Amino acid sequence: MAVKKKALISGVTGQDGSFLVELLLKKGYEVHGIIRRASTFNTSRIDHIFQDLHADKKTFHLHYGDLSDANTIRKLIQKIEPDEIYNLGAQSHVRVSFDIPEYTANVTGLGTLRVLEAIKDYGESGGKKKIKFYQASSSELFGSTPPPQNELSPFHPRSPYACAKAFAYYTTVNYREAYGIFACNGILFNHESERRGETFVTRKITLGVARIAAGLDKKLYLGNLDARRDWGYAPEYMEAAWLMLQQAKPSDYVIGTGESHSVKDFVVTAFAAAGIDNWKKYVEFDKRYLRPTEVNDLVADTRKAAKVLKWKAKTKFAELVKIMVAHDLKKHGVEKP
Ligand code: NAP
Ligand code: F7E
Repeated sequence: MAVKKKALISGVTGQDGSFLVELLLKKGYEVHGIIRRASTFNTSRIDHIFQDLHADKKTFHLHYGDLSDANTIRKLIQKIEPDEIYNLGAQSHVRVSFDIPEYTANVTGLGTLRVLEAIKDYGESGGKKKIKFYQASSSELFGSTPPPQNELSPFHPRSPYACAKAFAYYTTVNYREAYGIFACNGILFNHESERRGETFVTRKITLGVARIAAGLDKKLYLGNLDARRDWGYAPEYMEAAWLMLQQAKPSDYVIGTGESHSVKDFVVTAFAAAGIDNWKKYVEFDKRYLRPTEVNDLVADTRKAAKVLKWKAKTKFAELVKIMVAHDLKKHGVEKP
């Protein structure tokens, strides 16, 4: 019988981590995830995959750790000896990164360096596996560079989050070139789902619409409605991440749908999907959601991913909004219109 491949995921409790675990288990991997100790349960996105601690042939394992703790990361890599590491862990909220820039740089930037150093040391101390590494890079790297953006477009980060991701991106490239590590950057444009964190704009809108439909709220407070994003469906993006590590050579890839829509488009489409007319009656501006520097327009040019990975986004904007609204209406006990 073939030996199972082992994967180690940081950020396993996040939106993407939860979809990646499902994907890798389906592909027959043994999956290990790093979770942070919290005073309340933080595993709601992966509870449905949880396997009893005492079960025979367990294929999904959780380990305590933190990207700010190099010692534990190193020990986990040496103990597990994974074939593939997916570094999805991050302080991932752009607006919040302006409030906690140093913490964001530590986890989102230096966290990547800590994982790569541990992989390097594992190899140099005689480790048997040639560990492959995936870095969750972001379209936020492009910042104010006009769309469409591809692998050759210049970076112009516009937030502490994006600056931290730029450090992580270049560290990944440097460890590939300097030490021959199979390391890839997936430069993923915004991807959303019914599991999206509730303070990111898409989920905030679909939850707000559902609460209004259920009679729980009267208003939805938002910031800049003019920003444009290339929004895709998260599970498909994890397939792209996996594909990057299955190629003969490591490289960096832009992943997105190739279409952009404004926050206002999202609002209009979400209210319509819930059967509510006149969205203007419910949406109020609140300046606290503005950012000191904004990213205005992101559109992915995914020709490289299409050619090399044979990957293409399947779920487009209108379908994505429908999936998220339907989920949140159901969550609030509202019948679909
Ligand atoms: P998410 O839902 O915010 O999940 C982030 C994950 O990182 C969570 O599991 C979180 O743990 C974990 N984490 C936070 N701080 C940590 C620390 N100090 N040590 C270890 N783990 C830590 O983010 P996502 O949307 O799934 O995104 C996954 C990755 O892709 C992130 O790196 C993000 O920056 C990047 N990215 C996302 C998008 C997107 O549109 N979703 C696009 C491009 C790139 P808790 O659950 O305990 O908080
Ligand atoms: O904002 C505007 C806001 O927070 C999108 C992260 O996953 O994708 C995400 O970063 C846009 C911005 O995502 C509100 O100003 C208006 O222009 O949903 P967001 P993001 O900043 O694009 C990238 C690719 C990542 O890598 C990140 O990790 O929406 N906006 N009103 C608002 N945004 C929020 N959050 N809340 C509002 O009320």
